[in-house]
Amino acid sequence: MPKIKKFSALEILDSRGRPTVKAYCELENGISAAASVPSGASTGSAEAHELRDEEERFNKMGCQKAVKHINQEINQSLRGREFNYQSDLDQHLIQLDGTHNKSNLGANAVLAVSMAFARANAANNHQSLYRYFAIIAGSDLQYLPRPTINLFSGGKHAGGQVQIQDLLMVPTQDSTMGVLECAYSVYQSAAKLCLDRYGMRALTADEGGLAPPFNTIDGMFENAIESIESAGYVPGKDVFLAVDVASSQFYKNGKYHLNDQILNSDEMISNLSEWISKYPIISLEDGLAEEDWGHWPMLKQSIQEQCLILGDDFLCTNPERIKKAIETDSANALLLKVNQIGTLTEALDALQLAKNSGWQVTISARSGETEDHWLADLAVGWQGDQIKIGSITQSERLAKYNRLLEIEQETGLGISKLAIKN
Ligand code: 2PG
Ligand code: MG
Repeated sequence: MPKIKKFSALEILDSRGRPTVKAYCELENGISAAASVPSGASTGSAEAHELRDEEERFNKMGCQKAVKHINQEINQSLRGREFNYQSDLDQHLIQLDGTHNKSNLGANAVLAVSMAFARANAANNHQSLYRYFAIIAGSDLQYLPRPTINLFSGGKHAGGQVQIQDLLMVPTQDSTMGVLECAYSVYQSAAKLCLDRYGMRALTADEGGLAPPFNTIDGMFENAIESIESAGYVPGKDVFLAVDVASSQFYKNGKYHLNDQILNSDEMISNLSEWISKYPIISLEDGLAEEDWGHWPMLKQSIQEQCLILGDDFLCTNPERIKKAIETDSANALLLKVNQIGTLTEALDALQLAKNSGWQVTISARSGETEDHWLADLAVGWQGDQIKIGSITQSERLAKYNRLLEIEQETGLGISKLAIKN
């Protein structure tokens, strides 16, 4: 691997119009590459620290400090050095930052550099990015991840009309284009249904999901089922559902404030089990709150035969939290978001812990995204079982779906088998 010539950065805007970081990596042999990083809205409290400027511009969301850290400290420390392995570069960044959560340099600065280096390294080896990711993970490319696609949104990604954050469709077709064609039809019939039923063009949320003012959570599920049927598909056969409850966002003083109900953890678990028996749900994300550790094993016991118990805010792509969840038998699937931990190497530790325990992995975008599409390469290279990108209506999401289509054509691979539903 040639020496690093320079790292630099630029403040750009994400899909919410907020600043984020794009990093550039130049090698001494003239190869250069860039990568930009996403940002969450419903964040877990154990996530690595995203550095924001805390100044008036952009509502205190500016990223000029993170950009400066790349242009100055990171560049000074890395230029002229040679890193043969991704893990060497990432370890160097972790040490340079020196905190447990990247609060010094900012996880947004650190991840942008980690990812730009990955691209430069892949280019230097004349490799596709997904092959580079497969090599660092030691994975065989056997399948493409199955897309889980936002249909309806609520919670922090919409106006909070319903507390449930994401209701996603999981089409069962075995090609990416087949899945997208199905998702398009269901989305169109849902949009029409929302127009007829709510007398308005339904509002869309951060990830492009439809967000009409459903009266109840069951109403949200029933509208999804109707939309699938009116698009000519059979729910529970052609299309399943996945749900991100994002319940940490409405957990206060040990209780779940779920729309007009206030539930304790046992009641919340009964509610979740009821949805799973009534609707064709194959993946349940953050059904309980991130600090409700005592009840996650009970949730798993009650629904694991039918559905994935997926931890997002609960696990924060954090190897320590994943280890604890494995020991306490609290989940069977990991939602992996690289920016929750800040480097590719640490995210890879999280992936391998989960996979070695027989868990499934969903590789996920954030609600604030850029048009960069490394997520698609990552989900293929790391052999994610599912990929969660958002809806099929916004270009920051389409960039990733379209990249999956390119990879599909290049590799000729089919999509992973569907997760469980007995
Ligand atoms: C999630 C993600 C994506 P955010 O909770 O799974 O839907 O949202 O990026 O806001 O954390
Ligand atoms: Mg989530």
